[in-house]
Amino acid sequence: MNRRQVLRLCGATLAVTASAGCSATGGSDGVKRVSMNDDFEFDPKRSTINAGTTVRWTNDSDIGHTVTAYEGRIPSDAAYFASGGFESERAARNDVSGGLIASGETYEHTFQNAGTYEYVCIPHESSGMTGTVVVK
Ligand SMILES: [Cu+2]
Repeated sequence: MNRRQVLRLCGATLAVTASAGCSATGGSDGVKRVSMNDDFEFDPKRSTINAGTTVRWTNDSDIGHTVTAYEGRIPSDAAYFASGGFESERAARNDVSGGLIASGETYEHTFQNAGTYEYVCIPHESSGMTGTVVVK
């Protein structure tokens, strides 16, 4: 991890002391971390957060993954989200490679509306690579 990444992860107040106080599991900075791993899993598979929290998915595996919301399984008043910036599930499925998060890269989405959000990694959907975010 370079200095810039440390700054992004920990915030400016911790910049001088670099890793001091920077928890790998996080939470206190308003960011919920979810890992994508080599076992075709989102870890944790289910996350419960408060409205306004950002979820940051990190690809900790050697292969590409997507984070693609199931359009019919998010609150009706919520904004659609998908890695690659697609505005619909159909668009995301029509351009899978455009939504891939490469090894070591991240995708973030901030959840404003309460409810349950289900999402999938399109290339590994058949392996059961799905996740849920519950916003309180
Ligand atoms: Cu995947």
